[in-house]
Amino acid sequence: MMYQRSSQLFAEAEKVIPGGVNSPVRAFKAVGGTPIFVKSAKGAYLYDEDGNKLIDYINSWGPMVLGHAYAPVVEAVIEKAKLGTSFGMPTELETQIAALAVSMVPNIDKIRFVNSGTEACMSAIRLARGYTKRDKIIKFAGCYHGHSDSFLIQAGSGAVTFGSPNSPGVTEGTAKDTLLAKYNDLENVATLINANKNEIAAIIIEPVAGNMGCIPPNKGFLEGLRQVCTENGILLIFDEVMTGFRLARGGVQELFNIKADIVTFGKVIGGGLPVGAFAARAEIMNYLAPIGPVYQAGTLSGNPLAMAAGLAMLQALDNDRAIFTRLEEKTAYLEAGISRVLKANNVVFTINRVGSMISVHFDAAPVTDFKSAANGDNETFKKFFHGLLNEGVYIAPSAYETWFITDALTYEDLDFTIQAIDKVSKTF
Ligand code: KE4
Repeated sequence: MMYQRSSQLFAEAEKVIPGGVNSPVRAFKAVGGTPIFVKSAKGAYLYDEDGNKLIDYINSWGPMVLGHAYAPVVEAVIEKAKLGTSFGMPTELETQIAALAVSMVPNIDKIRFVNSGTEACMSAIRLARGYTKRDKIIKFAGCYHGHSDSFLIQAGSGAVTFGSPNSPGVTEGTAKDTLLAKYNDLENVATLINANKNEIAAIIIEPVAGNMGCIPPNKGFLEGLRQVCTENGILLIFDEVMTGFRLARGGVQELFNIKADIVTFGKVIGGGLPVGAFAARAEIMNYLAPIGPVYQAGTLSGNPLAMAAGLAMLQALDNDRAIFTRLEEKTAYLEAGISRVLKANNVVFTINRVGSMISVHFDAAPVTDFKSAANGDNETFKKFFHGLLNEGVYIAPSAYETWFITDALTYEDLDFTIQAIDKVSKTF
């Protein structure tokens, strides 16, 4: 594959955009090489600026669950744009998508729309703190909830002390209210709760993790979190920015039959336009301004174009429940194919999958948390990434990301991908 045009465009971008990108993961720092500049996309395929066609397994980090340029979404946005793009005033459309989301997702009565997953998660913990009148939160190492200060935290000095910033610009004052737990480790969570009695407002978690590769919750883990939260007056926040409307019509709450207190959304809910959201039962959501004391706002929140895209996407998912079955079947087929060819080529690997979220780790040991995810052989991953790119298959440019399968993929695409992995893994 040639990337001459992408290289030229990257050099120009670097002059006026920090790192040449508007989000760091796009810069290929984890895998090396020049980021690919995309010209257009349709269905399961990306078309880059050098004329290469790529099968897309990232799909804008999740939103394109029905494929790029999905016609009902495109048509809805075009029609809506002709009527004005933003008013800063309520519209019926917002009520329509809110009512549909509430009908699809268990245990929520009301939903507030924002413009990104970061905003949704940031607002959710502020709401939890306001509702419980407590300051601290627990998050899990390796889980990502966007880039607001309270989440950019690494392990603190001791097992049960507060966290410390993992980015300049995040203050110790902020970090002291974030406790860091180990994913899939209920005992560790209990230790943190006991060491901070009646001080913890919320536990926020990716109920199926996607930012350490894909990491499923161990059997009983989410149920255990639900129990300790109920027992200690702590709100359980499911960050479903990745999993919402992807792993099931009602997300992980439906998939695993677990009740969260607050749920956050992004990605799919916007159909590819900037939408985030957070939702809960009415007694919690009514704490939000203008009817409650917890302030949260946004000029473009509920924006007509974004709402039109999101409504068209949710309607499609609500009307054709077979989509979720197809996503499961296609991803299971891909998993079996990858496993078959990597085993045949004597590659050391493990595959994690929940529904249409899947990741390949070059390590024999099970990947169940951030520490084990970090044990993967990154040099092999780099060969894997670039080898597949050269074959026309685009996977995440980082071993710490999950792949997002789209229903637009055909079984021919999946077979092509499996054959490409067979060819590339023979060179390891
Ligand atoms: P955004 O602010 O990027 O819309 O959402 C933040 C977020 C919140 N919660 C979860 C579980 C997420 O995965 C994300 C964002 N995901 C990353 C992919 N790992 C977005 C890609 C990027 O940062 O460019």
